[in-house]
Amino acid sequence: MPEYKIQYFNVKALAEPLRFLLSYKNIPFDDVRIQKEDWPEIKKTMPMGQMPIMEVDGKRAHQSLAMARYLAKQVGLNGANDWEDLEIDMAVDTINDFRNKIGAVQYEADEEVQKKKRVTLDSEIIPFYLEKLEAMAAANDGHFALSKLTWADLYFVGILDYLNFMAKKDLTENHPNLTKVKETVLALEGIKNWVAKRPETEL
Ligand SMILES: N[C@@H](CCC(=O)N[C@@H](CS)C(=O)NCC(=O)O)C(=O)O
Repeated sequence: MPEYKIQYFNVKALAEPLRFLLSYKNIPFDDVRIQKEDWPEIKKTMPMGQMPIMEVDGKRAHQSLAMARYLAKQVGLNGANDWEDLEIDMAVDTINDFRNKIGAVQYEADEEVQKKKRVTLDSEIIPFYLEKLEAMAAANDGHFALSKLTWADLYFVGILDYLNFMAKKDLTENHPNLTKVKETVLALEGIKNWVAKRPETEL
């Protein structure tokens, strides 16, 4: 089995789907967490000056979605053909669009502007995405694609705490099919083990 290393800050956020995918098959990995004060020096050594970074037998990769897609293939949570992969990717990209829209508000530096943007986020953007995502999960029997467990489900649940933190609310509340996705993923043996032993972090 290859040796895996995941390098990120001491948060779940963009690295957690990668940690979930490896944990799903109980694949051991070196879980490296960079302290904020060490980051400026380490940043200079990163391919794009950012994390997460994954190493597979010493080979370095970056870009969280590309890495998650790779790991999905290693653990059998990808599609059986190109069309199935497309369906999974559509769900993942939609979840990622949602993340970017929430992030654009959370990381708005001007407090007054952030307040205004948050009103639109709460009244329009979040309801729009939650309705669409809930409908997708309803149409796929509590999954995001193919009516079965795929890496789209692990991706969503992996970044959910981060989304909730940025949105300042529990996004799955009152959304029974999104709740089902969450419960299904968190009930997987490998994920349960990982969640029980991972460092406690807010996001
Ligand atoms: N598209 C990249 C984005 C990575 C990214 O935004 N990383 C942030 C943390 S979430 C980062 O490294 N920030 C520190 C910096 O830019 O100095 C991915 O998905 O991996």
